[in-house]
Amino acid sequence: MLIDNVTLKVKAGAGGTGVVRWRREKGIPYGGPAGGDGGKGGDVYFRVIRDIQALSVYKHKQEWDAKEGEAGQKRSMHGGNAEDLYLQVPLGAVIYNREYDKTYECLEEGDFVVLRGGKGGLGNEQFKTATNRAPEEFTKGERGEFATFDIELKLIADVGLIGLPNAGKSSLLNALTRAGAKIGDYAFTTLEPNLGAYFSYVLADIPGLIEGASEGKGLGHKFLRHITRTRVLVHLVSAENEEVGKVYTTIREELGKYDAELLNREEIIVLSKIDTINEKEIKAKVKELEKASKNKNIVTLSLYEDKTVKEFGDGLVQLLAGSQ
Ligand SMILES: Nc1nc2c(ncn2[C@@H]2O[C@H](COP(=O)(O)OP(=O)(O)OP(=O)(O)O)[C@@H](O)[C@H]2O)c(=O)[nH]1
Ligand SMILES: [Mg+2]
Repeated sequence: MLIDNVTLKVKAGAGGTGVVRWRREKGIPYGGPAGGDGGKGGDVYFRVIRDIQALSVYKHKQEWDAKEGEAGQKRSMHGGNAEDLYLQVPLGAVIYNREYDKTYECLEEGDFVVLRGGKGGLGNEQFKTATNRAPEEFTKGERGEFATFDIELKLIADVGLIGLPNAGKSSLLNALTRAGAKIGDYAFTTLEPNLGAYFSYVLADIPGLIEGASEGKGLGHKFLRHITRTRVLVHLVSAENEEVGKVYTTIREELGKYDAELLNREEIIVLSKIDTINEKEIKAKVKELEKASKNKNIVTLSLYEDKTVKEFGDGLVQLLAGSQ
């Protein structure tokens, strides 16, 4: 199961406590204060990695604490600073810090700090004054910062494949890339997004959408957010549908209800599985799609006709290269 949504409660480390110690050396009967300061608590970083499964480590553990700094030591020695905590997140994650009402978009690999560990406390040596040569005072370490983070994955893909269940989305992804997505002659074969690389572009295949998807029907709505960042949408309509125009419009309506901006996204409309109908029917269905899409260009495709797959691929790359 792809984990694409988690809430974590996270604490940076507290500072180590300062201590009360006394100098004890041969020949010096009453040594002065020698309690060291505590070390700093661990900071918390997010580490952005290129792995869409990165959130799986949080499935069974949602509370994370960085370590405390070490307590101060005798002979005025400072306690050690604690190690920092690194929490991995996938490229494309959007992280919301509820405490600070702050959002981070993880658009490149690397680390960034989100919570600071507490400072170490002071040892009694720090309290020595001209009038108080034997201070018993010390301070505890500061608390580390803490926050609750809502983390959501939005895939960063160039192309999103959309359409009704069974339109042939995963099959097309497999024909173009080595994604090896599961294919089936039934609806909702795809249960979570598949990614594949086509030349230098990333294609995302999501579960099929149905009417009502934007309100939560079927599976697709949960994954609609993954296409919000794509540059191009490839909208597949299977030639097996009687009313292809209506199918096209239904999916467009769902997209619009989810996010109106998706309707302005660059789009390639594909009449898929054209091997299942004859030439005359193909022409009629292309016409119907042209009408429904207000005269957009319609690409026809069958996975059993290599030429059509190649033409589609070439057109896609051209569009992507041109829209950069
Ligand atoms: N005849 C024919 N069948 C195809 C073609 N492309 C895909 N199929 C078949 O259509 C069925 C559905 O294909 P999928 O790729 O799983 O469809 P999908 O759109 O990913 O479906 P969901 O994951 O359920 O949304 C499978 O049985 C495929 O073999 C095609 O060009 N021609
Ligand atoms: Mg599929």
